Amino acid sequence: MKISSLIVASTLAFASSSAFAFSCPKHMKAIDAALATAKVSDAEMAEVKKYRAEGETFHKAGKHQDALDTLAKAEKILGIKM
Ligand SMILES: [Cu+2]
Repeated sequence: MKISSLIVASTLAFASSSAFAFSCPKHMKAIDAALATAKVSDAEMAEVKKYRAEGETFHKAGKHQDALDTLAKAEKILGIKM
């Protein structure tokens, strides 16, 4: 009983954290895809690339909410609606 509830708890914790972590790469992919065809100014392009890189850094550091917030800024410039 004790062991099985421990397994359930750790499985739930893993499932929720990995689902959360996984949305960052999804956003990065969408940004990369949009960058290929984006009609934005050079300044906007530089900004998007900066946010995209920052987002990836946050993601790798485990700061997924910061990553999503930063990636959202890039998506706003590109006009991506997620
Ligand atoms: Cu993440």
